[in-house]
Amino acid sequence: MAVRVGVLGATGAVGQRLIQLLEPHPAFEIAALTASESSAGKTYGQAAKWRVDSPIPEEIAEMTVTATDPDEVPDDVDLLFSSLPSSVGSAVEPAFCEDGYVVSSNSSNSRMADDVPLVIPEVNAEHLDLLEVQRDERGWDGALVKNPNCSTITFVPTLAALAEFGLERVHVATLQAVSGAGYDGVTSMEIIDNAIPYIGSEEDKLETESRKLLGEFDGASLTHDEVEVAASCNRIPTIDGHLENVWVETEDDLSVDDAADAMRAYPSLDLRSSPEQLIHVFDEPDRPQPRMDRTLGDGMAIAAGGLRESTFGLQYNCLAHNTIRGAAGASVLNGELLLENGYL
Ligand code: 11C
Repeated sequence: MAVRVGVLGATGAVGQRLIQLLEPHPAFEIAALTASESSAGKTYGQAAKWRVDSPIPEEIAEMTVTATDPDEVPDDVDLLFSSLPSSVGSAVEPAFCEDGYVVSSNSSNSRMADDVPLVIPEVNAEHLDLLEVQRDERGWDGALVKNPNCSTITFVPTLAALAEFGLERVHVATLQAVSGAGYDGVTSMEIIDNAIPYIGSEEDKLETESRKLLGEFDGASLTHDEVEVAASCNRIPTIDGHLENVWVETEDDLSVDDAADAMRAYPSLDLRSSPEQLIHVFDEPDRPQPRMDRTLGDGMAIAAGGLRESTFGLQYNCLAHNTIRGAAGASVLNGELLLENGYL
């Protein structure tokens, strides 16, 4: 029988992607949709300006949206996917966990909390065991699991693939699509014929989340990896797909061929939303590109290319679909991991 799930923040850009990915899904069935007070009581079709690239599912359009409040969500819903704004999520997600719901969240609050697993299943699935610590400390029947920021998800799997060479220092510069800023970002005219060399708190997220993801969990506590990461983040006029330029310095010698082999061989999982090949490595110097490569593996794969040896170690570019692999798909994958590990 399918697990009954809800989407918190269902009318936003990531909420809509969540619905697109979950309708249909073999293991999950959407049974609750929440949004802000102004949408509560409306049908989803009335409340949401549907903008994703497939028609709104009819049965979803007819569902009634409720306020984002544990009392409004049916008790037989087991798993909640959260795409709430961070300020709302920080207050509301713990209330749902206290009420017994398992929350797989894309919201940026609490990602760095010591007892909150921040997970990319292919990179650090074992960090999910941190939930035992979380339950002991917080006394929750529910659980809170986070996926990282979309730019972090784009480059960390490539670092994980190179970890065997001893990661020492990483520089990353991002070229981020406007959909990362939600629908206001997509419609904003200030990005046309422009590039904006600032995305609020994004650089800090790449630098800190990456070290937590690559860290070691010993069964009681998590030690963050010591790799030094410096990030520079930029908004460019692309709709979907974050492209990143990465320089990696390693302890051991790392040739272009070794790096390409390690990335290609880095395993995917057999969760339902896992791509067959996690990291695609292009030999062409002008790939990956957002429009050409963001839908690899149904938007769940990562593309890399432009590998070369530079003064600052190995240099390459990587790319992922920011609202699928980097957000909604990441939360769904974590939901599938929770199911696989008996948390639902
Ligand atoms: C952007 N990466 O492109 C941001 C959006 O931490 O989940 C996602 C923010 C986050 O603007």
